[in-house]
Amino acid sequence: MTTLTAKDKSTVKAFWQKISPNAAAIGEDALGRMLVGYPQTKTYFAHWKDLSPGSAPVKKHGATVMGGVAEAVAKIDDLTAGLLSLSELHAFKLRVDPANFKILAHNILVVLAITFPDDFTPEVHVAMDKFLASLALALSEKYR
Ligand code: HNI
Repeated sequence: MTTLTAKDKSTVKAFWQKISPNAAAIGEDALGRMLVGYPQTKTYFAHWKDLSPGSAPVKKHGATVMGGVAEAVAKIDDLTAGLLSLSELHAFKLRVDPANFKILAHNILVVLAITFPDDFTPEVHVAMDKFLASLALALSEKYR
């Protein structure tokens, strides 16, 4: 299991501070990439008119998802409790297969790397990878 160290947490918070003004654009890009690169994820969004990158619903939901990530940064000391209601929503109402959380986390990481090449140091890379893995795990909490 991934454990975030105090250093990881401060690295995540500092990096988030830097990138959060761009959160909506990051979410849009990551979500668009997930839907193209992992087309099995499209089933959950079949009610949208247009699932292509840059479409209105992808843009809107990209921002929504990053709102969840912002909440996770704020609750980084106890992600399981902090994301409980979001986990319940995805498990019981949306019925999202938790394997997909890892896929979206991967796409967010890719977008962070290409959007902030100078800030995405190896140290930031590992801290953000661990954070997103912990977030995915916390979202999966209500499935078991
Ligand atoms: Ni997710 C709705 C956050 C991963 C499918 N999702 C939300 C909402 C937030 C959110 C916030 C809005 C909640 C509300 O209305 O109260 N989702 C997150 C976060 C992650 C994530 C932080 C992981 C980083 N969601 C995923 C994944 C899928 C997914 C991987 C499916 C592949 N989410 C959904 C769907 C909705 C949703 C579907 C409802 C959207 C809609 O428009 O109906």
